[in-house]
Amino acid sequence: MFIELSGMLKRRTFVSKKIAMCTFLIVLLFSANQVFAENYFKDGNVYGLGGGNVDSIDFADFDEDGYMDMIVCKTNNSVYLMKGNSDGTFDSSEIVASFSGRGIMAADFNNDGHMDFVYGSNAAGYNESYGNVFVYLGDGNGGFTRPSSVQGSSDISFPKSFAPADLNGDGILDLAVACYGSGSISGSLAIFIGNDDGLGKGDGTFTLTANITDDISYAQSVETADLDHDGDMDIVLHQYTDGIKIFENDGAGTFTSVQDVNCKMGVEIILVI
Ligand SMILES: [Ca+2]
Ligand SMILES: [Ca+2]
Ligand SMILES: [Ca+2]
Ligand SMILES: [Ca+2]
Repeated sequence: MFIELSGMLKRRTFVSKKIAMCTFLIVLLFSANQVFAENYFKDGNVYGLGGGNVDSIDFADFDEDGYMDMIVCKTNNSVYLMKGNSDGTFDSSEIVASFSGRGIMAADFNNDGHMDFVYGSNAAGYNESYGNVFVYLGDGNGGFTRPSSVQGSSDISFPKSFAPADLNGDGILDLAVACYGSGSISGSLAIFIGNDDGLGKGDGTFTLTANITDDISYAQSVETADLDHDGDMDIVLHQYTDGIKIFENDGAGTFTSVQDVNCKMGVEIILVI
């Protein structure tokens, strides 16, 4: 099954650059307002989700029935779960989070074997001027626990893309977050370090340890990889209009901008090392 965001603006552009002995592939996706599932090149199924735009999707088997489910983040209201069927179709959607979002990513953040998800929002009900990072913990049956607290800051705005990785080498999943910015708040690269549950594993909460704003505007997408082969995860940040920035990790989760790459605007980075 091949699945992608689709609509009138569907387009892919591939750009290759050689950076620090690594070649990575940048895939730029233009989003639209529907989710379109194309099954083995047959006619696709269009799943309407009401008004507003789909900003981001991700996949995981949230109910652990062996079929991939889809989590859909919309900019104007909610996050939807669409459970996958054996034939590649999806059940009708159910709302699992009630705040508008700008980016979504599935991962097991608290190491209990059940897939969770994180999404970013400048959500009413918390603080609209804050960039809020919501982590919803999965129960393995397709249900989620709404976070009792939210990681956010008035220094970040519209957290839009997430890259889960162990950035400081302690074995616990952390988050690199591309923040788009709005108004007087600059776009940024935010670093959220995963908190220890006391047993050496992540507990599903995070602490904002850095918010890098220098020369960053409209951060749109982020990915991690060990680009210089020194054993730690580095960061590639894509900006909507100002190209790509490469950040080198010192091994302890502190990042320094080391290179800028010019490229055309797009939505998402996918690294192929
Ligand atoms: Ca499933
Ligand atoms: Ca989990
Ligand atoms: Ca870590
Ligand atoms: Ca590295």
